[in-house]
Order: sequence, then structure tokens, then C-alpha cells
Amino acid sequence: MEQDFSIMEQAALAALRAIGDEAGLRAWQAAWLGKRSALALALAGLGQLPAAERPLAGQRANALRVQLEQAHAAHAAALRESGLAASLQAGALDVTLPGRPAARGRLHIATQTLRQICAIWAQMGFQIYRSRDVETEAYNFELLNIPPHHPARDMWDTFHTTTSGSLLRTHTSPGQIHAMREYAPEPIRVVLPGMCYRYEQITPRSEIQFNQVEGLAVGKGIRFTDLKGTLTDFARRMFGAQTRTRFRASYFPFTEPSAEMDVECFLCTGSGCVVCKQAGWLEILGCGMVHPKVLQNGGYDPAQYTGFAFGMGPERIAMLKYGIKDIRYFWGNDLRFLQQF
Ligand code: FA5
Repeated sequence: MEQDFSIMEQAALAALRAIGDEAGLRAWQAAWLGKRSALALALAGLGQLPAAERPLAGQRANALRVQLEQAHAAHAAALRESGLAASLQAGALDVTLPGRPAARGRLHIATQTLRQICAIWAQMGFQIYRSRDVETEAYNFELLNIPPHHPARDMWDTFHTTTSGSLLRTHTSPGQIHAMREYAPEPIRVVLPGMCYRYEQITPRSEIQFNQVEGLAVGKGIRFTDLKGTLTDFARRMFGAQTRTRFRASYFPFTEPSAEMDVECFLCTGSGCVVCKQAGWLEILGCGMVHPKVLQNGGYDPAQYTGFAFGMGPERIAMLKYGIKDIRYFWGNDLRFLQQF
């Protein structure tokens, strides 16, 4: 009997020493300590032994079970240790290396310019007024003194929604009517930033969607000189204290008289270069005195109130400021462009 146990012990321990992984350990446990193992069978057969041999054989069998269990636990622990050491070795980590910097987001150049423009107007006492992108024909055209079939509509072709009479605004000017109708007969000083849409050919200077910042001041005794002074002050805050401006006569159905404002080219300071196409001046906005019909549509009596309005394009201003040659970069989602600002 003792010989059987010794053979079992040696065979089990030799098999255990050869094992190198978890699966092998599980198989060994089933084979040597499981219900059908030789040891379990020996334990179960103790009852058949002569009574004199039984105690000794029982002790030996139990001692062997404990010995095998301990050997199994020790071998499992050793395997875990060496596995950990091997994986640490394989994926050696140099904790002194500097970390990879996380990519940081930033505001889009159009948003930065829009915010800079709005901040300047806020310093000058103008409130931000938000108005909607989807407008009705009445607000985008008729209430701004652009009747159906007026040739000026050709300048502002747009995208129409499936609801008849509703469209994507072609400019921020419809917001003038919303602001006036909300505040009349109080005086107003507001700027209206937001996205505009036009159904037109995309060129290096024209996109089908772009931002505008509209401005509107309504009150008693507001004159064209106020418009000129205020817009020139804006240009100096935006482009530098020495910036000169000039006003050229223009036409908008919703202002009378109308003008376009140019700033002196900040690259060549007026002597002529590629950015200003040798003109020495760069156009940045359209403006004028609010047309009496528009004042009336907004709820003001044009006999008592006057006002000025203007509309500028932040992308075009950013193009001038940073020498960006093509407006299509703005919405091209190319990080090489966006990361420069
Ligand atoms: C207007 O949209 C008038 N509503 C501006 C105005 C407001 C005049 C109030 C008088 C009183 P205009 O179409 O010129 O005007 O556009 C104004 C500015 O928007 C332009 O100077 C330009 O900076 C920008 N802009 C116009 N079309 C585009 C375009 N397709 N892509 C990018 N920017 C544009």
C-alpha cells in the first residue's frame, strides 16, 4: 500500500512540475485530486482494507491529499508570478518618458472673428440680438422694402424650404424687423450675428453659407454723420487706431441713402498691393440710413425716428486680416488650416 502511495506521489509531483499554464493546472487538479483520481479511489476503498491496515492507510492517503493540494497551490502561485514578470518584461514601460499631449480643440476662426466683432460693438453700447436662420419671404424681402419681382432679389437668391414662403435667410437684415417690432417705440442699438445662406456660385470670395453681423440703431435725431463716426470708430478698434475709412455711394432697398465702407488696406497702408488689388482700400460692409418704409414696418413713425444699419461679413474680414486667399477653407474642415488660428 505504502508503495502505491509513493508511486502516486512521485508521479503527481513530476506531472505538476512539467505544467506551465492555467489550463494544465486545471487538468492536473482533476487528474490527481478530482473525484475519479487514483487518490480518491484509494480513499473510497479504505473500507475494504483489513481493519489493522485501515488507520495507517487512511493517514497516508489524507497526508498525500494535503501534500498534493499544497504543491498545486504553490505551483499556481509560482506560475502567476512568472507570468506577471514576463508581461512586465514584454511591455517594458519607461515611466520617465514625457506623456503624449492631448489634442486641444479651439474656436473656429469664423467664430473667433465673430466674437471679436461682437465684443467691440458691446464696448460701444450695442446689445447682441439673436434672430432665426429660417425666415419668411415677408421678413427676408417684403418688410425690407423688396417687393416680389423687384430686381434686387436677384442679388439674394436662396434656398427654399418645403413650406411655401419660408426660406433660409440671405442676410441678417430680417432681424432688424424682429428687433424693431420687439422694442418699438424705444430707441435701439443692437448687433445681430448669425449664419446666412445664398444660392450662388462658390468662388474664392463667395460661399453658399457665411456669417454676417448686422447692426441697427434707431432713435430720435440719428443722422448719417452718426453712422460714419460709429463705423469708423469700429474700424479703428478692429484694425488699429490709425485706420482710415471711406464711404462710397451704393444701393440697398432697405436703406436710403446707402453706402459701402472701405478701410485703408492694412498691408500696404494705401499704396496698393495684391491683397487690395492695387486699390489701397478694402470693402468691409454695406450700410445706410434705415428706409422710412422699413422703420414703419418695424413699428416706428418715420416722421419722428431715424436710424442707421449696416451688415458686414466676418469671414471676409478674417480673410483680409490674416491674408486668407480662399473662403472655401473656412468650411473645408482641414485641420492644417484651422490649427493656424
Ligand atoms: C447685405 O447682405 C445687406 N443686408 C447689408 C446691409 C445691412 C446693408 C444693413 C445696409 C444695411 P451684401 O450682400 O453686400 O449686403 O452682404 C454684406 C456682407 O456679407 C458683404 O460685405 C460680405 O462681407 C458678406 N457676404 C455677402 N455675400 C457673401 C458670400 N457669398 N460669401 C461670404 N460673404 C458674403
